[in-house]
Amino acid sequence: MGVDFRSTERDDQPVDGSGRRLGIICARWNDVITRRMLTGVWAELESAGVAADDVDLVWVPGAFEIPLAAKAMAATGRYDAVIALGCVIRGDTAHFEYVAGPAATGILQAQLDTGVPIVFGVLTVENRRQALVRSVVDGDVVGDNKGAEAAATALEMIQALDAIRTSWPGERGACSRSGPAASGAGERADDGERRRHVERVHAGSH
Ligand code: INI
Repeated sequence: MGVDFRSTERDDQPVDGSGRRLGIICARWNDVITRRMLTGVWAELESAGVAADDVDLVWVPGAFEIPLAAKAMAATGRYDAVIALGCVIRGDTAHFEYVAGPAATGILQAQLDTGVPIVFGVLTVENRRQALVRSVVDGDVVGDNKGAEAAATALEMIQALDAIRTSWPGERGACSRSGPAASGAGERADDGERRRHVERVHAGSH
């Protein structure tokens, strides 16, 4: 077996976010909900040790506008990850399909294009009640806060990508299938040391 990047024993341990820079895109549409998700993001980032000065926030009109803004933010090279927050409520209009799908596809495309994790923190729900129970603040309703979850996902992705990229520097962005993994070059002599290094990075101690 090659390197085991994922260690289930460490799933409960918080990721150290100190020194990390994050961008947030937040949609104003349904901002009663997106502001609640934003509260969850700040709480999660703060508890992970991310400095407030290392987080920038950009507002956009609606979820449809998120992918372009997220891509622009990611492309600056300033951020370790970008968190996209929005709330699309189905309501009575077919607009839902035209907004929710493209927002998801666009965010996916933006992160693949830039190589920067962009977390899909966009609620796609049937009604306002569902949105409320997914954006809990101070336990005001029973549920959870998908903004906080998005922030945790961003920090985990930063750490996972660090582990991959510091283990195989020089193979960054190599999708040409010409690298050792593609050519079947097999185990290398330094695999043991590489595995230990990956585990240190994954544990948050660089
Ligand atoms: N934008 C949202 O973020 N949520 C919605 O529920 C929504 N609905 O239902 O229409 C919505 N529409 C606006 C859209 O995101 C764009 O801002 C608009 O179409 C202009 O491009």
